[in-house]
Amino acid sequence: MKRINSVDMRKLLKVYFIMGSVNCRLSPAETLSAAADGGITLFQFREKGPGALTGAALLELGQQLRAICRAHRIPFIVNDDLELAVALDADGVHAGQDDLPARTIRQRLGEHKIIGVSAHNLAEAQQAIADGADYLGIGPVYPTSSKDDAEAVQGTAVIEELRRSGLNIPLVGIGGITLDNALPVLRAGADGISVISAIAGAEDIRETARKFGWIND
Ligand code: TZP
Ligand code: MG
Repeated sequence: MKRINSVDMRKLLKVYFIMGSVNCRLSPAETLSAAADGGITLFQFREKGPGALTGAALLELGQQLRAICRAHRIPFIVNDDLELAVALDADGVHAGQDDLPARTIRQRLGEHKIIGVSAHNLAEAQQAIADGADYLGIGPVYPTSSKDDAEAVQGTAVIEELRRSGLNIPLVGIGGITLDNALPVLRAGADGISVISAIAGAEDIRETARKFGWIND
């Protein structure tokens, strides 16, 4: 099978929901099901932070969330953990700067899987593209309380810089994005937005996911 093309990738990035059990107010399965009903376009399983599951419980939750994504035809991406991604037959992996390079992940997973990389500046973005990333995550755009070791808040400056430099790789903004501040991220040149708390912590998860879709239609 072939590598995903950038037109399809951009569509998947429109409403990219990320979460793990520690981010959820309801159960992870209820949270993801509601978000899927609301029309999220891509999901990343990111089981991180204090109280994160490990071992058999991690695998079990991954299998449960993977099944929900399959039922809704939403691609299922695993954060960082290449072997977990293989065990779950995930559709792809998202790697940070401290994780394996995209090239190594590609060698293990094959051409047809989606590989995303977090980048914080032009040099990291160029390297990720050279390594064969399918998309980039750029942030934190706004202050976030969902990532303890987040880099400095950058606003939309890095997204604008990457686009000004002529990079046309599919990319999402991440970090503190809500329904009220998503539009500048898209206007800066992002193809979509990725969020944890704005959806996982929403009063009405389905409606909130749906509204993110409207913003990016
Ligand atoms: N990477 C940069 S910011 C962030 C990650 C994983 C957390 C985003 O979470 P939230 O709740 O949408 O700010
Ligand atoms: Mg990482």
